[in-house]
Amino acid sequence: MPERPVDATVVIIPTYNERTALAPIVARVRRAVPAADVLIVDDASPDGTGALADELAAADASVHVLHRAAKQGLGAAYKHAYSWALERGYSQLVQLDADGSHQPEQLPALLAAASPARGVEAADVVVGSRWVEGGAVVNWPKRRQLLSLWGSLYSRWMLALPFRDITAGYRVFSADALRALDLDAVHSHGYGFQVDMLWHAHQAGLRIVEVPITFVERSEGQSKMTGSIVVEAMLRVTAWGIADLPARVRRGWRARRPEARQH
Ligand SMILES: Nc1nc2c(ncn2[C@@H]2O[C@H](COP(=O)(O)OP(=O)(O)OP(=O)(O)O)[C@@H](O)[C@H]2O)c(=O)[nH]1
Ligand SMILES: [Mg+2]
Repeated sequence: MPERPVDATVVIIPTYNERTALAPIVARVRRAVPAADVLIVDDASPDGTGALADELAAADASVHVLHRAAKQGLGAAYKHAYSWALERGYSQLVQLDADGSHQPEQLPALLAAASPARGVEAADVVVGSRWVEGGAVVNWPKRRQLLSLWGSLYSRWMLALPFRDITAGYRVFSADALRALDLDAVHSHGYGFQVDMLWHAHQAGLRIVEVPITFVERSEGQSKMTGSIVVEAMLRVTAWGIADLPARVRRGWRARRPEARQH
């Protein structure tokens, strides 16, 4: 395993047809957290995002690219990226969308919650949250806001997850947290992947903290959100919730609150 500083961080950016957004977002990440590396995970984007990613990597030794053969969904891309990063000894793995929705300038706050400070234990998983106090959404039509809120509320209720933003994709995982999870048991692709990961992390007893973010809807490029991604997530959450019912009754019905933590 290569020698890396104990807090070596890699920011994973999955891409599918993000040619316009890619260079600006990578530049913003490099400015906001200069010590962090970047890993672009491209699923053979027809618009040439992969070739652009190679150019960015050739110009900056801190930028890396993982080329995948075909579009297989966000979940598969992230799992591939996690293995890549764990094999290379990174200790913090960040998930960040290419489309500018997750502002790299807010990453230091997420990373601070992932580090021990003032006698407070570090979180194993930090979720950049739109729906905690201080969180916000910019440029989202009411319909999308309601869909996101409803998705989180439904998952929270079905799975007894004591978190506000359960579909959020802006996250930091410690390498140890990822090693503690059985990633082969995480099968979902779209939004369901984010819910699946959080549920597994919660069930594994990991320390999960939400930090407020301002989520900015993409202004360019094309959304990959489809009705089938929403339906996949909803059906899976419903099935997990039903399968978990007996255990939930044994545990007590109410969502278990995480320890109160301040950062
Ligand atoms: N590698 C890879 N990246 C993907 C895939 N699907 C989406 N992405 C990337 O994942 C990130 C989130 O996708 P978006 O299209 O923004 O989806 P979203 O944020 O749920 O939807 P919008 O709110 O409409 O933007 C972006 O950086 C996409 O380029 C995929 O199949 N493979
Ligand atoms: Mg987006």
